Amino acid sequence: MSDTVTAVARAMAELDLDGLAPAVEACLAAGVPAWEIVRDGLSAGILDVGGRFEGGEYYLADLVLAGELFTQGMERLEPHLSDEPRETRGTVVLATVKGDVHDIGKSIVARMLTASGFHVIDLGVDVAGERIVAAVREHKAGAVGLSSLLTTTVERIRDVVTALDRARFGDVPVAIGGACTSQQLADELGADGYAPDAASAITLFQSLIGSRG
Ligand code: B1M
Repeated sequence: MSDTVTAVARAMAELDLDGLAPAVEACLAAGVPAWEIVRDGLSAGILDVGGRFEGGEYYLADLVLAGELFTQGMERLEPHLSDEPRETRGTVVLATVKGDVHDIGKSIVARMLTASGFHVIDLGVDVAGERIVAAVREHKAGAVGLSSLLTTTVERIRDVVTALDRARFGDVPVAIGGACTSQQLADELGADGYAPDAASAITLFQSLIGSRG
């Protein structure tokens, strides 16, 4: 990883309000691809913030600030992320589960899926199963993606799977991702797949939607 990207990760991790924007600019000036800055800079740094929160070094206000800094960084990088492709690979309804307001990872997944040719209906955060069912019906979605970062709300994934089944959308595959999820959890909760990051989410949705014909 280049020093310029490491500087972004460090500024993010240290919540350096004055240092983050110049570090991002330095990467762009050095020709570092925008997705590399997102993945190895902003995302790596915010994961460090989580570790510091867990270790008692940072408080909740610091997590809030981290979220704002991340968003600012993304806004600067947005124009440099790849253009929308013309063909569509199917529609994905994406949401963070009920009770969970973390939206950074989900928004990255949404952006990358869109850039890869999927039509994404992003329902936002704290979304109940009924809204997801309604969106699947309205947009004739080929798959559902759920983001979940809190162990306390992970059971809401099962609620969505059940709500889809009850509404006779049981054949619409559900994929999950987010810090507290895993393939094992996907199996336990009745989901059809797990993606550890945005890049693997693309491959997963390709295979889930592709296999439905
Ligand atoms: Co909170 N938070 N947070 N937080 N937060 C975590 C998740 C935590 C791990 C921190 C910690 O203790 N180390 C911890 C959860 C512990 C647990 O349950 N196991 C935690 C906690 C406890 C809380 C609160 C309860 C704190 C409190 O109030 N006492 C509270 C809960 C609020 C709620 O949701 N009801 C809370 C609040 C917040 C903020 C609002 C302040 C803020 C979020 C701001 C925002 O999203 N706009 C926040 C933040 C910033 C974090 C950390 C530091 C960073 C999360 C993040 O954005 N990561 C986080 C620490 C951590 O995750 N280790 C933490 C970067 C992002 C790029 O990664 O989201 O994992 P991620 O997404 C990745 C992949 O996971 C994957 O692709 C993404 C890109 O590669 N992916 C998917 C994600 N979703 C996917 C969906 C898919 C596929 C892939 O669909 C198929």
